[in-house]
Amino acid sequence: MGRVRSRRVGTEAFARLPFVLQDIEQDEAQALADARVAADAAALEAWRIRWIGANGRLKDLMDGLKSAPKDQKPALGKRLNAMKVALEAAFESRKSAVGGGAAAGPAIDLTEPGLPVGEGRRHILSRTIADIVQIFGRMGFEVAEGPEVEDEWHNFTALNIPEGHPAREPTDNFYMAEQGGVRRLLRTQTSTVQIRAMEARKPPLKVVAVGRVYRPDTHDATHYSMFHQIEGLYVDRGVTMVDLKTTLWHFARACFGPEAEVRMRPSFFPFTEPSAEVDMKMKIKGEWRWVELGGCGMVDPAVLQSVGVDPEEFTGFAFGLGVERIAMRRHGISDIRWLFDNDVRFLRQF
Ligand code: FA5
Repeated sequence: MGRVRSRRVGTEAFARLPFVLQDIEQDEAQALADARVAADAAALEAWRIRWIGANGRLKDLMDGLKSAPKDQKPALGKRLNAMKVALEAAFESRKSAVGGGAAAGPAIDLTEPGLPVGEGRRHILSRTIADIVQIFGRMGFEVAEGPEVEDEWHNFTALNIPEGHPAREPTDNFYMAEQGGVRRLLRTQTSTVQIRAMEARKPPLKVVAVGRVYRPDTHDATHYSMFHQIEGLYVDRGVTMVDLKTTLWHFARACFGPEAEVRMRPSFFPFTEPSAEVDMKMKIKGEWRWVELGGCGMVDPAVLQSVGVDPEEFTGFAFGLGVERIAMRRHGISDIRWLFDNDVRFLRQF
């Protein structure tokens, strides 16, 4: 809408003061009426330009004031100021009615294509971890934490892995330089958090710990030197292997679907007795398959004793599953290395 040219109010007009005041009254009434019917932001913007813009009607009237007879200036000035206040107030109130700030800027072209927004998302591993923690949370497990740089007590000794055990070999661990007689290493398993949780609190104890672990394994489709584990620990009076299997069964169903199954195969871990490998049966590319996901067992009495828990009174189960393996099976990812290459073409598929 073009600007309506205003009549210039000059010396001549001010010579007839009553008429000039009348003009102001009329203009103001007109402006307020127009503002009330401005239907949208564009109409209101046209109104603003016409009445209170830099070259609008109000400006014309103000300019005319300069050449008004001296004795009439105060009355005219006062009236024009009142008009300015009224028009600006009308503009502000109409602006909120027609939908805000856009009216103050140029009119919006609703047909213009939008700017593409680069959409980010959480890494598939982070989302898998959040899902896992939520599933165990529903079964009453609290989240426990431990450091990635560990001492030998938590990574080995308290877990019933004595000095000289092959699992302590430098070729199987990332040891740090010795400091003050203490040798630390990057933890090789989240079982360290079992010990920390039991040191911090007496049973009953029902916790899960998720985090990074490190092993000098050669990278291939299913192995990486840094990966994640989810550890579970439940210690109380009368905890049995049945509780362990039921817990893993519920997890399998929640994670892999209502037909998933759990199987345990006898195995050995120094910190559990008896020990088992955990397999879960899931549908992969239309075919049911057993997939090994981790280890589990009943907490060895020697481990309970190492943290001052009486094995005559309490029993417990523990399990440790590979998080990458879970994510890969859930999403049909055939190579673990994809998870760490950070290629957005891969990551944005999930
Ligand atoms: C353990 O680490 C035991 N701490 C598990 C455990 C916990 C047993 C509590 C008993 C009680 P294992 O070394 O098998 O177990 O590792 C567990 C899982 O971690 C494996 O089944 C696999 O899913 C995953 N994993 C092991 N090594 C790698 C690797 N290099 N890259 C990716 N995932 C791995």
